[in-house]
Amino acid sequence: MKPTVPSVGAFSSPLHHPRVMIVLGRWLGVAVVVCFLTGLFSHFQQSAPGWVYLPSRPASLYRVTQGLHVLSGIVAVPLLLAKLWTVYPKLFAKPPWPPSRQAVAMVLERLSILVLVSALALELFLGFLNTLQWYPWPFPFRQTHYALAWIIVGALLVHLAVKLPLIVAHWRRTPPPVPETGGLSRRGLFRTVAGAGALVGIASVGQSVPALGPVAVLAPRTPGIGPQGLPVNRTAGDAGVGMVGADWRFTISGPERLTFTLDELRALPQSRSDLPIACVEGWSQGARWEGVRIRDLLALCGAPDASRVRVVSMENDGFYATSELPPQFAADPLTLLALRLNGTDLDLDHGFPARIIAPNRPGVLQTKWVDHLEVLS
Ligand SMILES: Nc1nc2c(c(=O)[nH]1)N[C@H]1C(S)=C(S)[C@@H](COP(=O)(O)O)O[C@H]1N2
Ligand SMILES: [Mo]
Repeated sequence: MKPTVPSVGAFSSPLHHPRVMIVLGRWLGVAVVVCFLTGLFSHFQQSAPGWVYLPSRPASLYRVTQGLHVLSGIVAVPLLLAKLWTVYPKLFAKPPWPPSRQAVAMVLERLSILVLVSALALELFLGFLNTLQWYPWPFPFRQTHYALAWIIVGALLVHLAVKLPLIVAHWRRTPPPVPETGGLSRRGLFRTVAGAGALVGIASVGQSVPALGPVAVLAPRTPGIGPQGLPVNRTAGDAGVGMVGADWRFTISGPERLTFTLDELRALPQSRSDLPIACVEGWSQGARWEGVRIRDLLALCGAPDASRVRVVSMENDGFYATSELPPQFAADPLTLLALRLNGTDLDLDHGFPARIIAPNRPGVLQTKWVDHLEVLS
């Protein structure tokens, strides 16, 4: 028997009705917008254009935004799959023949959907693999992730514009034109999809919400597990950093150039900050840090407390071997050159002998194994 291609009319289930597409589209839209805005914030944290001012408070803002970023991305996966399932019969609609303006419009519309769906699927896939710290591709993650985000936004705007009449027509609930004939009802489908979204969300949000840690089976990092009760993203071994001896020196170069031994740093006034590590990969955990305020070090070397500061690690290379503290972060009294974590000296994997900890800042910028600071302005 010759296989036959179904026509779009052959899919009579009320679950392929535009109203269902629009309800699922709204849910997916919310997830995508949350994911996009929080992602933009994270991107700016790591490479801010000059016109972007990042406040150092609220101290836990980045923890919340990046937690939401990874959460909304994970929840978007079942929403996207459900939405694709409701709309797939449209693939069997044949463009009118011979070619007319209508047919051209239809082809263009399908191309924009192809771009939207493939970019979104790829974005979610790459993002999820990144949270697992599995990154086998030859291209840089952050730049690719960022570029795809703008492609998605562009294709989404085209999609919404094209579908506007349909969206308006079915925005509010209308009685189903086809009587629901047994099988899964619309409400049943919505419940199933919402349940799937909630399930993957609950299975991952524990990486930043400690109370849900025990059920976080999708989360690669669980709060509380690691040296000093805090997870480690990159160990000293991975970074090629070894234990230092008594000959270790810390330097800050500003108007004056000052050098300290570890004991001299310990003898300076110590401050305490309760601040989270909030990794870009979505896990986060609060901790108690003790050490010397950056603004105090700036004052000692004769620099204004609102100075831009470059942080250089003992790590030789690697993406996170250096970072910059914008002036408002260097001036913040919570920002420390931390020497202690949760009541004891830093573990080597947490950056012994000294690391940066600052409020409202991605984990990647909380530089470990600090070698020296340079006052830039
Ligand atoms: N020098 C250096 N600092 C670093 C890193 C690194 O690879 N090298 N990793 C960063 C990342 S990605 C995170 S999330 C935090 C994790 O800190 P923790 O290992 O103390 O939990 O350290 C940051 N500081
Ligand atoms: Mo991180």
